[in-house]
Order: sequence, then structure tokens, then C-alpha cells
Amino acid sequence: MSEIVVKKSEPHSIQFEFEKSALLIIDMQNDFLLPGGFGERLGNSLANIQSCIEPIQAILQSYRRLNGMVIHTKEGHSPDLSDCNQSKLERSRLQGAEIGSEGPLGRLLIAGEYGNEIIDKLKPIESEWVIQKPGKGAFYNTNLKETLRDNNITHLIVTGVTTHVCVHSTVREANDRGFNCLIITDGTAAFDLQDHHSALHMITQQGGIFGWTTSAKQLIQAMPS
Ligand code: TIU
Repeated sequence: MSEIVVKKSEPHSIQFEFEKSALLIIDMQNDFLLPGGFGERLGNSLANIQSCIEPIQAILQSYRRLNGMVIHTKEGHSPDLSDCNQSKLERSRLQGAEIGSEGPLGRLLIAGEYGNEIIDKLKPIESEWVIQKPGKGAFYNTNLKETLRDNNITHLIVTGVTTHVCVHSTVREANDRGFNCLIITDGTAAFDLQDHHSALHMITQQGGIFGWTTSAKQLIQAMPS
């Protein structure tokens, strides 16, 4: 077992066994990162969202080198929308980005469309898990909990987009299911910087109410060479 100690993390240091950790990469799909996708159609600027790509690439490289567990999630629905609840669908219509409608990257948030694919720079490899999720939280209507339990995972290294929406929902769900979360400050991003910083603050306030935060560099430095 390789013990990892991240000293420079908030609100205090964190220690875990590498073999019991998984790198969770949330929704790094074209629909959120590229022009014409769901994120932009919601009225967001893409200026800040791509900042997390390089830090995630660096952590992913370390996990691959050490044969660690890597899980990619993608927010999306089946083409017949049978797994999209009515309230989400109707709200997306009101937001001007109706799920399932045609866009330049294919039908918005639909499995199998280009928009639903993970961005080229983070393409999953054969040994990595890819979980399609219909909700914002990655535990809702997926087999994520069972997958983590089957692999004896106790700690999640959480990256991806967006910090205050799918990342936060997932961290909250993970908390209630007994998983420890270390959120990567520069390996997560939101469309709005204030949302990003507020969401990170909510993780570590009250002595770490939802978990820990650190930078990609601090985590990588703590990993076995
Ligand atoms: N809109 C927004 O900020 N996020 C989402 O709709 N999904 C995710 O965060 N993945």
C-alpha cells in the first residue's frame, strides 16, 4: 500500500492509501467545454471553464502511470429521453437549451452524440470506467456506489465541471454514502469564477463540512514517484 499525505490541503492535511482512492473526472464532455454545446446554450461564457483541463491531464497521467482507478462521468440521456425526468426537461426548455434538441454538436445532452463525448485531451482508455449519468450527482441512477465499493475505494479525488453544480452534487452524495472527497481547486471549473470559489469555500468551511481541497500540483507532489 502507498500512503499519500497531502500536507498543503484545506482545511487541514489529508492522508489516504493510493490503492483505495479513485480519480473521479466529472462531465468533461464537449457539451460543457466547447462552443455550441449545452453549457454555452445555457447562456454561459466559456472563458473560465477550460482552465481545469491541464491540471486534470496532469493528475490523470499520474493515475495512469500508477495504475490507479479512474472514473469518467458524462451527463446525458438516452435518445428517447426515457431517463430524463419531466422537470429537468421542462426547465431546460425554459433555460433555452432544451435537452434533446439539435445543436452544432448534435442533440443536446444525448448519449452517442458528439456533444456527449469526453473531450479529446482526456479521452478515456480501455481500462478506465465511463459512467453515463442522468442527474447532476453521479450517484443518482448509476452504479457508481457499487463500483467504488467493489474496488474497496474510500477516497475520491474529485475533478471536472462545473464546481458548483455536478461536482458539488456528487460530493454531497458521496459524503452521505461514506466516501471521503478531496476536491482539486484548479482541476475543477465553473463558468463563473465567483461560483467556482464559493463552491470550493463551501467544501472546506466549518472545518471541512464536505471534505478537503488542494491543487493538482500539491496532490501530484504527494504521489509515489
Ligand atoms: N449548468 C451547469 O453549470 N452544469 C450542468 O448543467 N452540469 C454539470 O455541472 N455537469
